[in-house]
Amino acid sequence: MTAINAVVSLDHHGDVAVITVNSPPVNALSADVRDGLAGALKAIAESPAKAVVLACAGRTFIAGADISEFGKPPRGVPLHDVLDMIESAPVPVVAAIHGTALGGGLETALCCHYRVSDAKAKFGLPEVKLGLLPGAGGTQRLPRVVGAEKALHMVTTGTPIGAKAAHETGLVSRIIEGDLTEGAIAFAREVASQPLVRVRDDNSKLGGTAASLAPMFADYRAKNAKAFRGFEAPEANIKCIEAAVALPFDEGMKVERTEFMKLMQGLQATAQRYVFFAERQAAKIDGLAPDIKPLPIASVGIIGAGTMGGGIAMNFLSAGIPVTIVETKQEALDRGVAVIRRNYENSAKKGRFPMSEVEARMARLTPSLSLEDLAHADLIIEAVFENMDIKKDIFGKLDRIAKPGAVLATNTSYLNVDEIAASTSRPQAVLGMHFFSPANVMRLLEVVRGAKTDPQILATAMAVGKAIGKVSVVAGVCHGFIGNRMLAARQEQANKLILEGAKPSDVDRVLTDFGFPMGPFQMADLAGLDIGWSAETSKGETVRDRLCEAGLRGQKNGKGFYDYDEARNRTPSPVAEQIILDYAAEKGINRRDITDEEILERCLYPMVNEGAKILDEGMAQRASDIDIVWINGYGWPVYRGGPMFWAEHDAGRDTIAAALEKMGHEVSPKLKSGW
Ligand code: 3H9
Repeated sequence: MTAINAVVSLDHHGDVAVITVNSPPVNALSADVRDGLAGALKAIAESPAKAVVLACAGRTFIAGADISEFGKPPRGVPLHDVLDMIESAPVPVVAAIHGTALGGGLETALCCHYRVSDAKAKFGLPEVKLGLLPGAGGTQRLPRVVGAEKALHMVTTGTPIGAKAAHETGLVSRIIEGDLTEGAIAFAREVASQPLVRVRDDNSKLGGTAASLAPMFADYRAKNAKAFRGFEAPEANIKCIEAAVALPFDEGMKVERTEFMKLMQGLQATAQRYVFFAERQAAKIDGLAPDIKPLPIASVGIIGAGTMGGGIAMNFLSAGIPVTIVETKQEALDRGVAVIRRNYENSAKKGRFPMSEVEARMARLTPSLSLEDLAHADLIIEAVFENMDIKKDIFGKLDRIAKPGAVLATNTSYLNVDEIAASTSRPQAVLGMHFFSPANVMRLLEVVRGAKTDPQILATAMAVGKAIGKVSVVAGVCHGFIGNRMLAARQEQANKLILEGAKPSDVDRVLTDFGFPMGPFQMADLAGLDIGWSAETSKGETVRDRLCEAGLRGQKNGKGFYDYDEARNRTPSPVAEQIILDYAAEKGINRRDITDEEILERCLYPMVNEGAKILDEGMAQRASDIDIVWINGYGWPVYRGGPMFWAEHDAGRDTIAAALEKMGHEVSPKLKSGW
């Protein structure tokens, strides 16, 4: 075996040359990998090899361009040159694919003359998730293999396909049983004397002409308008697939290049790339000693089978981890279990998994009426009503019941985790695991580190989050932790704005135009206006109190800030509007015209300020963690990178600080100095 450089080697198996890329963790196409590939291909051109296999060591085939090189000065052999060398090789090149052939990785494979894979391999062009499009010929070659329609779906969603589907579409010529490289070498020998086929030369599988496919493109745009709203990359991807159909290959490549460069230089791609790394960074605990390893979690106990408890349980059942779920009354327990079953059955009906999987998941669930049944659980998550006395009582009991070494977590949204921990004799074992509703769907998990939480317990909760597919962020103990604390700052302003002259629908519109899926008043209606409200104790002190007193409960009874029809279409509620006007008059507030600009600034700037204060107080490890919370828990548009990224790169920290001062806010020093 010859080492071409530190990450690429060349090997000859008789008349078949094997190039192996070995660049952990994911064999990304870094300058070293590109240089190595170019070196290997040059060496092969001077050898008597009759065919070439391109394979990768480690956990995956090439998973894409090296994203960390984007935005930096170019180094090494350009990717396009390497791909030209592969495509114009005088002998067939066979890509041997395992793991994930993604982005530039799949584009490399598409320049090979054949692709073979193992049965578990996945194939995708996920660039759209980075605010980009496949810029190494992927938009022109993929449709020539799988057809324009399928390629359109793959590039605009970024969702990969499996080996079976890849084989059916012709993307993969053979699925290899047994050793992949051996199989690929045998395959290469079989095709060594066949005439060379290059994807770029074959238009037969595109599936139609520009004219015949025009309705398909129009339909696709219309169907996905909502999902693509605000994003620049999906439309650019669509244009490139249209070009693949309408233009000769080289012309199509020019369109791809132009569209790629436009996206690459834009703020959305910068933001989405930042989010990619921020998400991975969030999983890391600063200052954690390297010898601290997470505890194994093989069984989970959940206290409370309501909406939250049930949703939390589903995460574990779906991930193959048995759950004991405890309620105080049989009826509540039965109801909770029935909801879990119904949710799974609905997913199965939609074809997400077979019905047998519903039973497999339900079989992992043990319903119980006794906390004593949690004695053997490795992790116990309390998910009862937000009431400090009840939570303290439960943790006092858990302290006696739970086995030594068990992780004790509370799913509180606001309450003081240290106070809850103090009701046990083992505060080091206690932390917060704040799930977001619906807990089986929402990706965010705030892991709340108490003053006495043991680092190993914290590391365990973070590892558990990963195991159940969450994006976990470490937060400190403060009111509302990261997300809800910042949300409160926004809500306070939204509430003031509607008294000062803006309509709830104006505030909602400005925020949805910014990219949020819904505004604060739509959100309030959805959650229910009567959360935490009761007729007996209502003093009519807030607009919300008065709405509830007038029988407005939000979406649940079709009346809230908006009126809702049967299909949940909304129109601003005249009743709510009158209540707001009366309230403002009573409080002597002079109403005035409020611009959209003021609405946006007053809602978002205080949030950023609160984020900066969270950093001042050390309640978040880093600014990017705050962004991850807002993107995954509150619908901040990913193409705007999160509130802290937006402040830094778009709105401007100084502008925000000056505006906040004018509004009379106490400005965080970090907002001025940077984070
Ligand atoms: C592209 O290809 C553009 C082209 O069209 C060419 C245009 C000219 N680069 O996710 P993990 C790091 S765009 C650099 O935890 P997993 C990652 O940061 C690219 N680094 O592992 C992490 O580092 P750390 C298109 C990368 O097993 C470590 O690898 N391709 C890259 O859960 C492990 O990552 C993509 O978008 C990269 N491309 O998942 C694929 N990828 O340990 C992006 C990963 O220091 N990657 N890293 O935190 C993925 O989707 C997942 O990483 C993968 C593995 C599924 C491959």
